[in-house]
Amino acid sequence: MTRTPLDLRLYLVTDTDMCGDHGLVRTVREAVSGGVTVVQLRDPDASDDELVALGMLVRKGLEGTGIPLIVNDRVHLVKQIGADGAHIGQDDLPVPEARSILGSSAYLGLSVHNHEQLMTARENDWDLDYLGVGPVWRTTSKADAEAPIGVSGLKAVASDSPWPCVAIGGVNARRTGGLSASGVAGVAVISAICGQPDPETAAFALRAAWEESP
Ligand code: 3NM
Repeated sequence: MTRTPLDLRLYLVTDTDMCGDHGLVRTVREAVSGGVTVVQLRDPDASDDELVALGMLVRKGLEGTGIPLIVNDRVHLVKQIGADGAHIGQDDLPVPEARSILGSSAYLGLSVHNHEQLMTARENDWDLDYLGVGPVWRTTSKADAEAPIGVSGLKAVASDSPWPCVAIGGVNARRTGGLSASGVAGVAVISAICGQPDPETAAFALRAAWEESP
């Protein structure tokens, strides 16, 4: 089964705590109004039950928008949430196992932190839809983030990747301008949207910076 390619231009990864009083669902809805093209539900501290409850609310909030919902790590909850796919890291389930749980119609993304990990994915010809590549810059949004790979590291991965790549880690509107020249299909952010006083304006600024980038 062929999956419709994702529009990866502005990929929101959620952080429930960072959304604070603004609220997760409200943040997601406003961010989508501002131009977010994909939403990933990420909450490593939530139990499965909590994540399902949150996921259902977010999915409901996205109804009618056509924006896909991707679940971080918890591949086994994708169907229960009614999400469109999963995103896994290097230490999560092996890609073939994740793919066999998801079936062929759901999206699957993989985090890649260096060229060697890209080569492993390539050599295995994994059935993936995209790669998240980073952290490009230092980030405080992920407790166990790797060392930043910089724009040169991003370029090295993106230029050899058969899958579309999304830049992640320390991305903001000022830094987005140069990134399309690195060969990526879009940018992924947490803190540049979650916890911002006005998520819609924040998303709009990121999207505009992406569209205007050379
Ligand atoms: N994954 P912010 S960096 C969730 O390198 C995540 O794979 C990363 O948050 C990776 O936009 C990261 O606030 C955090 O820097 C991104």
